[in-house]
Amino acid sequence: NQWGLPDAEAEASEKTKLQPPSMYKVVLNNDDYTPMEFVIDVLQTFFAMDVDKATQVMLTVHYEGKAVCGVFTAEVAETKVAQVMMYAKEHGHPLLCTMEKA
Ligand code: NFA
Repeated sequence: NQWGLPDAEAEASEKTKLQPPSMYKVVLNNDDYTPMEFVIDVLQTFFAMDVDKATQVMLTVHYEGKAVCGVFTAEVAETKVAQVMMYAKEHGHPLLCTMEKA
């Protein structure tokens, strides 16, 4: 083979090829109490959106029930969810942030 390896070893290398990481959607969920301005603040602070994009995504959550804020590797997605949930709790809002496999 092209590596000059015994066939058995080449076979093993096929099975151990690096796989791309699984990706996860981070989702904001609607509720009746969290102020719209706070959701816009969250989207700007944790998802690097400008105010126009943050407003669009907030309104999608408000009218459709949820929206994707971004797609990240597992560790980054978990961190975003934890940071948003802590920030909402600190400010006394019930905003729910979740993740799902992309
Ligand atoms: N539905 C909330 C309200 O009317 C606004 C909101 C938007 C909450 C997006 C959570 C997520 N104040």
